[in-house]
Amino acid sequence: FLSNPEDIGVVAVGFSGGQGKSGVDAAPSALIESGLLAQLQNELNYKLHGDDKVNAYNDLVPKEDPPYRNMKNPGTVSAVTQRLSEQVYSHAKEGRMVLTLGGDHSIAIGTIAGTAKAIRERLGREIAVIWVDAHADINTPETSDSGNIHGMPVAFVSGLAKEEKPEYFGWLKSEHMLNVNKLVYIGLRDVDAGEKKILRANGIKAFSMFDIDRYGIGRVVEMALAHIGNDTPIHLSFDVDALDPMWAPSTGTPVRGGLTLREGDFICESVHLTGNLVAVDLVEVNPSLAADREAEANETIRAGCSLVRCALGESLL
Ligand code: HAR
Ligand code: MN
Ligand code: MN
Ligand code: MN
Repeated sequence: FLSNPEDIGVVAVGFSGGQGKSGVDAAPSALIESGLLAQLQNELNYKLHGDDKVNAYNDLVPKEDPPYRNMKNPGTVSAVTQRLSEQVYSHAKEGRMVLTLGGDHSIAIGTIAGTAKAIRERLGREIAVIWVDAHADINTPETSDSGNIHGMPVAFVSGLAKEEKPEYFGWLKSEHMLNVNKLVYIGLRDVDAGEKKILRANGIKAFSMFDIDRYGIGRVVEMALAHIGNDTPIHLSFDVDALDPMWAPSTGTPVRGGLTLREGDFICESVHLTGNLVAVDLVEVNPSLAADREAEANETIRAGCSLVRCALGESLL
């Protein structure tokens, strides 16, 4: 194991500033209230570190935060992800697997930066990232149509989007960075034209829903893990919108034609089985976005909990 098998650092990130819809900040408390952390502790026998109180980071929100290079809330997202990167770093540095409950996907700037730095220092290794999502989230500020930073985290954390100003992600240094040839996507089906160009130009490995239909989830995960290579520390960043809206309707940007819950769980189980998992993010659960509020929100929360428990080995015999 590349982290202590029994220790988990938990970071609950109640943050929605990477996109425009409120409610995604309520996900960590909803996941925790539904019993997720209690199960990890009592049924899976993990030792949890860090508090289960949700970070709101209100102290970091600047008085004014005008757009910069077309980004919305750039100062807020930069400050929050910088703080988050330090929280994740301090867990990972101790050899704990880090579980981050988001929040929108912009928070992956912080989680990946923190894991990458800690694993470099602790193991002298580069991390790999498995990004499970309907979206590639690799827009640069200039290619983004929306200006929402949750569509840009991969660009920042891989250095494809560059910025010097420390208050606008210039705090990201080489030790925080992810090498794009250690990145692999699963579940893509809504990728912007500019993002496709970036994926092609950089030879980034990506398995879309087409590949999953073509090869089946088993072979896709096998190929994804082969690309990363044996024995590489893995950061799993799971956007719940990778799942079909049938399983995860309560999310900001649902896209039909997605993974079944079972396929999502299988990805998580397979990553657990490698023994190389060092961090997991679960993001974009938004309990307030539901046509039939109670039922759909609960389904989405249940799905999110299932993914996390599978990544932590629950369903394996
Ligand atoms: N690609 C679009 C954009 O840049 C939509 C991104 C949606 N992102 C998420 N995270 N929900 O995956 O705005
Ligand atoms: Mn995403
Ligand atoms: Mn997404
Ligand atoms: Mn699972």
